[in-house]
Amino acid sequence: MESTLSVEVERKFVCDADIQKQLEEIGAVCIGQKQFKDKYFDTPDFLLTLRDVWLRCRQGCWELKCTTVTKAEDRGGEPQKAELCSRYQEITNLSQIQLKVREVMKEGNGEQTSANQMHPVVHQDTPKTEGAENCPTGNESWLRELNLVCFAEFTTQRCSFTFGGEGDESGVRVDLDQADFGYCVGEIEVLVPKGEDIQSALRKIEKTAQRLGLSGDQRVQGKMDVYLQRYCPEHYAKLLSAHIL
Ligand code: V4E
Repeated sequence: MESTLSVEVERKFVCDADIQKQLEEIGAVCIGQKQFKDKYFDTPDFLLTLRDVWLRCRQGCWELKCTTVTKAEDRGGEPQKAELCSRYQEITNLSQIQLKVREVMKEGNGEQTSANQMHPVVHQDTPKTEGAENCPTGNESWLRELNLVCFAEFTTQRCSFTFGGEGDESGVRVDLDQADFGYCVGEIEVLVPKGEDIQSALRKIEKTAQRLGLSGDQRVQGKMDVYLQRYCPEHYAKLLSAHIL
């Protein structure tokens, strides 16, 4: 994450056993491996995530991902393929994050009805993660003030690849992620400074996907989809009903 305001355009894919070899064959270079722990926060009635707003602390750094313009606006000429890609604005400055969270909550509280008020959060046997102890415990004052609690916590081992030169894949990054609850997923992503051209990012992602022989047109589940499905089924069901996941 390089700037406080940028749009991350990405396509997830299912990794098969020889993905690393395939990446090397198309000129990708491994730029390193790392491990990080994510803690995601929301109100007990899911005010943020039901608006597709994702607040997390990764290794002690706060990040907020939220939807950008409607997908139709930046879809370009290839509607079906572009739908495989998601785009989220990323905010990494804590004051901007707090401002945005308050804004979303204000809108959400205006809409709230008795039907979606305060349900106990049921977590089913969530996995234990090791290390990364610099993540917050959830009792920071702004979290308490906004009634934000941790709803998901997991550790990822990530291997990242980029492409050298000025070719079709410049600026494209491929991450291979393995979450500690036993789920692996790949992501082809381009970070676009806010206001710049999303379509070029979509084309680059499509080109990389083609070169990797990714033919499927099904949406691939992210780590969060699988985590919530397994450990927080009530939250998962609400996000599915709201067409967020
Ligand atoms: C936006 C979002 C979530 C936040 C985490 O997003 P994701 O990119 O899956 O995680 P990760 O660890 O790869 O983050 P990175 O290191 O790339 O910043 S959790 C759920 N969503 C919503 C969502 C969606 N609706 N559709 C898709 C394809 N992905 C995520």
